[in-house]
Amino acid sequence: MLIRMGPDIRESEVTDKGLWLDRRRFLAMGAAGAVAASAFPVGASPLTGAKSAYKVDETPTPMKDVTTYNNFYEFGTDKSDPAQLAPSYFGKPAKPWTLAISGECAKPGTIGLEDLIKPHALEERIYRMRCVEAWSMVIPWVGIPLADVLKRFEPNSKAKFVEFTTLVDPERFPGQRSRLLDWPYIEGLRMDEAMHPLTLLAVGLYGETLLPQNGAPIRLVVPWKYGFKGIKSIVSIRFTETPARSTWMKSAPREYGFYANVNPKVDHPRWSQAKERRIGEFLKRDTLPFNGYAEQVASLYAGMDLAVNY
Ligand SMILES: Nc1nc2c(c(=O)[nH]1)N[C@H]1C(S)=C(S)[C@@H](COP(=O)(O)O)O[C@H]1N2
Ligand SMILES: [Mo]
Repeated sequence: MLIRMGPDIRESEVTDKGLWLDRRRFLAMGAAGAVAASAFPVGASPLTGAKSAYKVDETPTPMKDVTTYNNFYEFGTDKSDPAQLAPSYFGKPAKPWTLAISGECAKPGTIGLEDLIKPHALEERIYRMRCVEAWSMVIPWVGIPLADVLKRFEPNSKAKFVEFTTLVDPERFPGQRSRLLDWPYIEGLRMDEAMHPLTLLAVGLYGETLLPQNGAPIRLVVPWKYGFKGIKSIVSIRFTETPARSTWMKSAPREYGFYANVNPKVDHPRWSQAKERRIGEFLKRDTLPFNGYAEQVASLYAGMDLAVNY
């Protein structure tokens, strides 16, 4: 068993005073907005989550690597582009951040980041992160379960999938000045994947708010799927009857599928998926089915041919 699934988070943990103070500080960030929305964070500020039982027993990748070796094509294609360009582009000037909730639900509308987060207790979860390029990290996220957020908008019986969209703003995302990808970046999940307890909306890592390079102010984390499913800087969540055509499916339909579950047996045309390089380690390690989360999620795909539904 690779992750410890302990008892539910206790009330005493979520009402811990330090956590409460930090949450208030986080919520105070948005005071400038006309709607209750947090500003684009220029630098990270403290953000604590209650320690969750959802944690792998592996050494977290140093924060330096997590925040400087990134894939975020809105800034450029080099791993160093996001960290190098974000400080001069993304943070200026500060602007409120809102999310549009739409589609098959009873309560669509626009909601400020603060209001989206406020009702939920922040958790710290230490997850593996596996990029389809065959490198991996272990990241201590701070976030809230996506399921709890989605339920508030009361998805109806036609809501079979959820689609997420990244902000389009070439002033802040210099990579969007060229057509590296078909902007906006779009990703999607099947409803049961979105509602799975492991699926997280992250607003921080290593006890601080997300830096732009990691998808500030809010991004998706689905630890059993390849990293590209973890869409950054989300401005829209839409409930749909049919699966989203994701950015990578549009860009290379033969290389990327909708599910993108980590699978050592199904190779990408350019990268074998049998092994991976954990950033900071010398020897390659074996890639685990569902990135080591098979016990928790394999049942979602019972009866599906995973070589076809990749
Ligand atoms: N909007 C957007 N989200 C994105 C990407 C991107 O280019 N644009 N890259 C994805 C890929 S390929 C990976 S591996 C992860 C990397 O997340 P990290 O840089 O925080 O480790 O972000 C994903 N989310
Ligand atoms: Mo990736």
